[in-house]
Amino acid sequence: MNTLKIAIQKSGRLSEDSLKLIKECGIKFSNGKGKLKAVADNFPIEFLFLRDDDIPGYVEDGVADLGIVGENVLVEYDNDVKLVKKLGFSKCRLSIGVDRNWDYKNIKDLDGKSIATSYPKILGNYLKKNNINAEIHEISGSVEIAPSIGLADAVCDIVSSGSTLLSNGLKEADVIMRSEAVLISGKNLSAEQEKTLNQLLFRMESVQAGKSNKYILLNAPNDSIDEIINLLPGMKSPTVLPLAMEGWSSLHSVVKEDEFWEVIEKLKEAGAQGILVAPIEKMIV
Ligand code: PRT
Ligand code: ZN
Repeated sequence: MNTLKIAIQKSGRLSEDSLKLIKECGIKFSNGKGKLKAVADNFPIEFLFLRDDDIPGYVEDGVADLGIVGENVLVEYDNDVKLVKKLGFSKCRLSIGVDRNWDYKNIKDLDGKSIATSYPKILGNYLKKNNINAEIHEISGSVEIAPSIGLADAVCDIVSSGSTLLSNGLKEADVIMRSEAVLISGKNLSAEQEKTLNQLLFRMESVQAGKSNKYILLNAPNDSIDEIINLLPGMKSPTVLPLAMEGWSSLHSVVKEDEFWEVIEKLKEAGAQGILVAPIEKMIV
């Protein structure tokens, strides 16, 4: 059997982007609302829709072969699974939050204090590593209200924009870990399942490469072409086509999203004109 079962969060912050990634990989399935399972029409994969906290355990037990979870959940539950790939979405931090008037200097300030969290393991390890003796209050939700109701001196919670801390009179004082969605797998996939996984990874990598690059077209006088080729090495080398106007060419290449603005400046200085930039849907590297 080459079919893989992948566990995806049923509803929550990971769900939408996980399904978007699957769709961008060209995998089609009908996801009826409230369904717990679905089967893809055009790829050997089945979906299980679960709570995120249960996903690493199900993958370890082999109920699912793959899963998409936040790295924070993966590290906290510490199941015997493999981290296959970081997926680049649902980025957040697990941070210490304290009263905004607290003149907090560093983690040593937490010695002898109490901290409310849903991540007792990650926090415990962090405190131990820093030789801090603090009391951990494990609570499962609404961690951020703990200081104001006198339950704890500080919190250790997931932070994204920081507005939840802010609206509870807290500030982000220390970052304990950075997290993003990750693809995990069990350790006992069959050779055929490994093959399916590699096909899936190939597709995910093509989608990610497409997102981190842009397609660029420009016109340039022929005597600038060498300089422009140095700025835009492309996947192998740029395409250069003659324009109808004598002495000019059109150049097509790709540019990395995060180098984009810097490169554009240099291209203009080198004499490029009529620069067009377009998104890339998939890029096979
Ligand atoms: O029901 P289920 O158990 O499946 O879901 P859940 O409620 O446990 O998880 P969910 O959907 O809230 O989050 C799933 C994953 O998304 C987390 O494990 C993180 O990896 C990731 N993620 C990214 C976040 C956030 N951003 C986030 N902002 N998880 C939670 N938050 C919460 C945080 O707990 C706090 O209450 O949002 C608040 C802080 O956000 P800001 O923007 O105000 O700082
Ligand atoms: Zn959860």
